[in-house]
Amino acid sequence: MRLDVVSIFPAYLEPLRLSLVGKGIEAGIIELRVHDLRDWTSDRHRTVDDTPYGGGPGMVMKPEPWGAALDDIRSSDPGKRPALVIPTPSGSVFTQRTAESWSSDTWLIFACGRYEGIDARVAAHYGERPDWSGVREVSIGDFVLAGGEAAVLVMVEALARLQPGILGNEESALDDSFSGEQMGDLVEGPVFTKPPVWRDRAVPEVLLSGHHGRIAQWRQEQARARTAANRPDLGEVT
Ligand code: 6GU
Repeated sequence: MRLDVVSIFPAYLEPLRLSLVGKGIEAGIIELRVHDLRDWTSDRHRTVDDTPYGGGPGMVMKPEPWGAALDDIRSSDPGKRPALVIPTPSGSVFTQRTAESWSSDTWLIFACGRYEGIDARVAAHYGERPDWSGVREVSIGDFVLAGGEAAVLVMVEALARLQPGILGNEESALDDSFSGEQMGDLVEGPVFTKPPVWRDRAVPEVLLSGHHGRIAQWRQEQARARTAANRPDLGEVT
């Protein structure tokens, strides 16, 4: 899977070289390219923003640097059609379902906006380009960030751990919160490891019992209880 990220703060994406995503890059499962949008400006001040038409607060990212950057990056592989991902609090919500559906895409290009966002003609243009495979405007939740970079860190990590060969234990992704399949729309219950007693707190006895059926049932109950307490919005709480 090839991932390109365009940002005016390319250093913000450096953490992707660490940990699980970093391992995926080293293993050749993920190809990550980070670009500085200002490399596609042509004025002395490397300007990427301007005042909004119609007035109002803040600044809007100019379309020309984005068009130049995206065309250039796209031309590096004429054989594949990339999708353009635009992180924005106005987008549809990125969920585990979204991560699953994108995980088999071969090429995603993330356009990180700052300020009040990117001139809307950029999304409109790439949405109509036959050599691109669409534009996806996505939010990572109901709060406002200063730019798309932190959202890209989140989305790339969620995608990376779904790539075959990255997690190591292929099963551990299956029983995660929200992973569907075994748990349904439930968050995960509590987990325990050694020692069996810590500061007078014992590990629940059922987990030491060796009864796989009883353990599975107990975990299901714990997941339901936690979902009801912490995520009443998830429903399926019976
Ligand atoms: Cl994707 N971008 C920004 N700037 N703010 C957000 C977001 C994205 N998702 C939630 N808040």
